[in-house]
Amino acid sequence: MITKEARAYVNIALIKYWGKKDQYLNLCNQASLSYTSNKYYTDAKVTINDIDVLYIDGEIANKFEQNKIAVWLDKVREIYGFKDKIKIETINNVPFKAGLASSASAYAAMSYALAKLVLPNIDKKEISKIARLGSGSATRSIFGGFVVWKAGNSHDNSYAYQLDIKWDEFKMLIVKVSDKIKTISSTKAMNLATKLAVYDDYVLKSKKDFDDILEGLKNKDIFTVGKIAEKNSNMLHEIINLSGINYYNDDTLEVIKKVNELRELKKIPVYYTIDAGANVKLITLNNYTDVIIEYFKEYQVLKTNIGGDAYLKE
Ligand code: 2P0
Repeated sequence: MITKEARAYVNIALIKYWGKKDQYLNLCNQASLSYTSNKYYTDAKVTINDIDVLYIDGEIANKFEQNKIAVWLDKVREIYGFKDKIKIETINNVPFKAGLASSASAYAAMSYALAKLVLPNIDKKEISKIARLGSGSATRSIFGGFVVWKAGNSHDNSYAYQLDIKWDEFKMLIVKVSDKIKTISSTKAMNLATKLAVYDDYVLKSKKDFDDILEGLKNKDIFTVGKIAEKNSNMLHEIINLSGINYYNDDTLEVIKKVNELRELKKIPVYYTIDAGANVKLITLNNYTDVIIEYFKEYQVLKTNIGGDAYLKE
């Protein structure tokens, strides 16, 4: 039996991806930038099989998930020219689903294992494109550290790469406020946002945020990186709200309030970023994590470290 197994970590966007200019290829409208977190990952085992089939955490996946995988595999077969049907078994080490990017680690791990199985000569850049065909945010999970997903305008030139930035003091904490699965999918929410009159302006501002945060990262400047990430997240949720959707709950708002208190009253450099779910990710420096965790003691707070590239499990 020919099998390959790979692991990929989740990533959290500091500059968010929101909106597709091509649904089939999952091409985005603006570059996004993320931090790969080592704590949560997906292991994916792929095997050549007589039919396409998906198992998630030991159980056969539901029709919706099976269909998504079949569509993705068809795209990869069409673009890369192989014929095999594939059995995929994923195990997710992602503690809660609401906005924790489990589809990112899942499609990245599946893509990595699949590439090693049927397209052994392609590099990580090419694998990030295969991941993109499955889920936009997965493009970035092929790489560790700080990662850019370059927008591009075709399958050839929309891919991820790792930034040459080593910043050990940078830390991300995750404040758990919900483990509910998001009620409306990111894909659906994005498609509503792109129809809004303000969307083009959102994209322009996001591009500016991208340039500004890159400068902050190069200078290892937590004030700039935190401020821009928080602003970009707020901008994302404004446009989501304008689309008639809200991913926050009361605890999300309470956590935001406490972040502002920590920053303004206690002069702690801590900033928040929020994805398509109620949970809140905090950005800070290593020296401040203990005092922040203490301030949020009524919440479950997970401290994460930087994650590496996707890799083959031998
Ligand atoms: C991101 N998110 O950049 C943004 C920020 C959530 C908020 O990408 O339709 O699962 O599969 O490409 O990648 C979540 O959406 O969407 C996401 P699809 P995906 O991380």
